[in-house]
Amino acid sequence: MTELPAKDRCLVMGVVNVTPDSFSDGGQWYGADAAIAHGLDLAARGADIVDVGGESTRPGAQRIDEAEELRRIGPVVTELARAGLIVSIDTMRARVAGFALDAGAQLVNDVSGGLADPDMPRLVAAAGVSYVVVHWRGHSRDMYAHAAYADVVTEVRDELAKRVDAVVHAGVDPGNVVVDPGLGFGKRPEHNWPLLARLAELGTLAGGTFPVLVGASRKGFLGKLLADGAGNEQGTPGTLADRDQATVAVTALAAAAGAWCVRVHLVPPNADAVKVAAAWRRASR
Ligand code: PMM
Repeated sequence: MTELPAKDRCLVMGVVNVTPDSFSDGGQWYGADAAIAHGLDLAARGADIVDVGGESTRPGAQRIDEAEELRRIGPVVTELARAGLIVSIDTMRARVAGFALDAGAQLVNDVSGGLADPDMPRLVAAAGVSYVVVHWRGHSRDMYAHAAYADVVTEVRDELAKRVDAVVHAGVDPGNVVVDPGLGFGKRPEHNWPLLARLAELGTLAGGTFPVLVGASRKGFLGKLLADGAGNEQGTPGTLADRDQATVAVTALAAAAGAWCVRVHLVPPNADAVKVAAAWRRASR
């Protein structure tokens, strides 16, 4: 079993999207060399983990085929792991995860929580690595078709609990499971806020307590919040990087509420925010 870094604070996962069209930093780090340099830079600036993904999950995105996903992530995972970084592979495909684990990745981040590829939980179980189980109701091309909730926190908890049961049944060590509310995945802005505000409840489910990962960075619900009142009906104030300050605010609040890790695009201010939250938590004990 691989040990993830244990710190007295919330961890920071830096995002390396090797995609031409990612939701929040589309195309910026698309080539392998640029992505590798970016991953090394994120680690040098304080990322505890780097999360490498080759498939965009932005709303409306179409899937790419497995060969293309492997072509994108292959050299990036290999080089970052070789450089000694803790690498997470962001994929819904067991074969892509398998390649990345063989290349030295230490964590599987599956935004479908094992639903997209039935082989994934068994593969993760056999590898004995940590597994981020994200709440998900369907692929990105029509994710908002599933964005209907009577009580979003209860439903997300219940559905996550079922997924945790399923992956544990497939052999994953419960001690290796991390849960994630999947902000923005089949969720509208009004669904994301209660999940954040009641974060502490999300990790206690399926008869256990699990670390919680939060992926709010640069997401549309932050853009909408900032645009409201700015007279911008598109919900997109300026560039996606203009959402970084709001992301840092979420990081501080989530870390103070006990989040295990935050997945972010801009590392330095978020690395500061988790230190602030850790000092806050220590002082309040
Ligand atoms: N969001 C995205 C991609 N991967 N992984 C986890 N665990 N949680 C998330 O919320 C999450 C993720 C989509 O965001 P991006 O396109 O900005 O990377």
